[in-house]
Amino acid sequence: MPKTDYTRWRLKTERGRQTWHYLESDEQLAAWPQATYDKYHLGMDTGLPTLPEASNSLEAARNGLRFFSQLQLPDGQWACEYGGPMFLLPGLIISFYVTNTPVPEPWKVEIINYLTARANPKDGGWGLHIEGESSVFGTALNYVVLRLLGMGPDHPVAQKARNRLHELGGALGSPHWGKFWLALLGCYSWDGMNPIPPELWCLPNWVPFHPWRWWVHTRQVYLPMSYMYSLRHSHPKNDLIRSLREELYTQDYATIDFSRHRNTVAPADLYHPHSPLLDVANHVLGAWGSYVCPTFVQSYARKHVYDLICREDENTQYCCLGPVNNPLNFVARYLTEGGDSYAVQRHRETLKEFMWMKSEGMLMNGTDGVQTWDTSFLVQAVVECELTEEPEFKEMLIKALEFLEDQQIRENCPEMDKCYRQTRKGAWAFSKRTQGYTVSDCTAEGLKAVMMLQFTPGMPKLVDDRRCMDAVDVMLTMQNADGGFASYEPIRAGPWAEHLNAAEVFGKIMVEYSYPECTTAVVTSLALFREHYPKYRATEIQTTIHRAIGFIKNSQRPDGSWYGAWGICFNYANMFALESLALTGHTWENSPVVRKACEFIVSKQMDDGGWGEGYMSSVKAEYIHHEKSQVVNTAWACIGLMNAKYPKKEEIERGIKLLRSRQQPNGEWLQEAIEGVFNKSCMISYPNYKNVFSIKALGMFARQYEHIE
Ligand code: LAN
Repeated sequence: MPKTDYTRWRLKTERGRQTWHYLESDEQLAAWPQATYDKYHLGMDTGLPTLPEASNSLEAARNGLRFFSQLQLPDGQWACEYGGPMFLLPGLIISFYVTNTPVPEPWKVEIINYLTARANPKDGGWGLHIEGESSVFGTALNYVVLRLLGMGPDHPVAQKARNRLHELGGALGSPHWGKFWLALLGCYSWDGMNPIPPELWCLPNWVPFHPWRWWVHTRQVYLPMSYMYSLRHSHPKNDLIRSLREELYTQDYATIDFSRHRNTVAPADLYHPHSPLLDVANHVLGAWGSYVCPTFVQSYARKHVYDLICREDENTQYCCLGPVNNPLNFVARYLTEGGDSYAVQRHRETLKEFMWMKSEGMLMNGTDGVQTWDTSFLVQAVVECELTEEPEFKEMLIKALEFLEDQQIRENCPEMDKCYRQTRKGAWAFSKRTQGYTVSDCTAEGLKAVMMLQFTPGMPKLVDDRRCMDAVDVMLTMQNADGGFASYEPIRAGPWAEHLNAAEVFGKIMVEYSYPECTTAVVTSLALFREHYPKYRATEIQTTIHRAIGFIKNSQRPDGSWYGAWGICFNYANMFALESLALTGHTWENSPVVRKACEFIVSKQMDDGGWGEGYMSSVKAEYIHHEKSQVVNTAWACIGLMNAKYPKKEEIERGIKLLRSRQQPNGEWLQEAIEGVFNKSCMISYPNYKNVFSIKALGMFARQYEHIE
């Protein structure tokens, strides 16, 4: 029986793995353990009761926690939607298409629903992310998705989107990655692609621009791309492909001279224009590929790259680093090994874990989940409220601890040097252990949460001392020369490498940078560790912290703020930086750095007492107000000021009042604008933040100012 009743599909998350289940019978539906959770994310009335009205901040925090604890999944974590980027799903759908992988019927219905709901209401196109203006990348690729999923070209949604695409100049103006997917599908010519030669991977490791030095996401995307670029494989023509070829462009497909469009990028898409160095490199590499490179070198390079692709698959249990390289590796494995190979089957499974159902339909998440990250923050919020010992939350916290224990990575990658991997034994990943990528701040926040819980009376000790030390060992391998910490690895090449950024739509993707957010997470984690384990690597920890604080001070901007790379934007980074500084005794009273930061924060407070920062802050790297104050920004700003021991209580109190006024009678906060960002230009949702950070801010306020026993 076709599983077409899409209201019967349920997402189940166990041990951090998300899988889809089709519930045939009403009994199964009724017995589904996640009823409340699914309903919440499907935007239905959760049926959760109205809570007693809070008469102070602590009670408000407690109400928030009561609500949030209902969303905990049976395995102890708070998976949630992680949408935002609009360029990910097309990769998945095109990869399914070119590998003859059927898309389940309910997916087709729900994906079409989602894209319809998210099309720009005015012009019908899609942007780089859900709040962005329509672009060629977003519109051309999501148009292709609709068509591959069965929408006819005359459907009003398709028609409107196509008109918008043509107004933007058609698919010729796609950025590099868009051109790549279209070429693979057979809707763009490989002649119109700037080169992605696999031979780069055969350079000796000391070469300063060797791909092993690139930011891990960038190199893991270009790796399978280079493999397929060298194969120049395109999906065989059929009626749909022929039709798409005509629909996507403003002129006849046959008349297009693709080789002249390698550098054509629509103005709506261009964030990071090519540098002259990249243009020269593209010419040289193009000539190299066409005339110079001997075939034996080419086939050697292809083999080497394929080996790295296989290692990435195995090291991540086929989940891959992220949502772009998973479908790319999938296609690479399919083209090489055929549709029945083990690897191909595994990719078919793991790709499903990126899918998410919500009220608007089905979308693709930015990772295979937010499990570890959000769980760590929730634990810390409870600690901040000093509610860890309340019987009401004990079971929830034990489950969270069990989850975090289970998610710590226990082994390094086999032959990690050969695949250029960072130490990972002892680390936590962003999503889950099986994905297996160390992230500096995920390790730090994970360790903090574990220690905070384990040292609470009455809590079990699940992660032993050695494993806590392993986490510290990982962090100590990651400090950069400037004292800061980057995301996945220490910096491996200088910022000059950004001249080779070919993605056009993103900024700062070529190499790692030190981030105040990651640095703070590590510093606070090390400091907490030191309290409990004063003897372990004490001198190194001391110097690491000292140098890291130096980085925090040095990275403050002249106006007193810090630029946030992973949340929007200055409010996010300010909160972290002030936490680092507070740790070493820098507060408003004694530190000019902190004073300046507080002045900056307070100068951005809005009339209603809240803070609201628009996503253009991240794009433009200057503070841009949102038209409305935002719960998440307000929580971050208040936490920052409280960390700084800012003396004017009234200003913090106005922010706290705003948080309380937005809290719903059942304890939750409603979704507002998008919260997160990556690569400066692409926004990403963190729907748990509105609950978690509000709870944390209320708890801190209660402890600092309300003195309730
Ligand atoms: C993430 C999500 C989490 C984020 C934090 C932990 C918040 C940060 O402090 C460090 C960097 C990290 C781990 C991060 C890096 C980039 C990611 C993986 C993402 C923003 C989620 C999606 C994004 C990924 C790059 C999306 C695919 C796009 C490409 C350009 C390859």
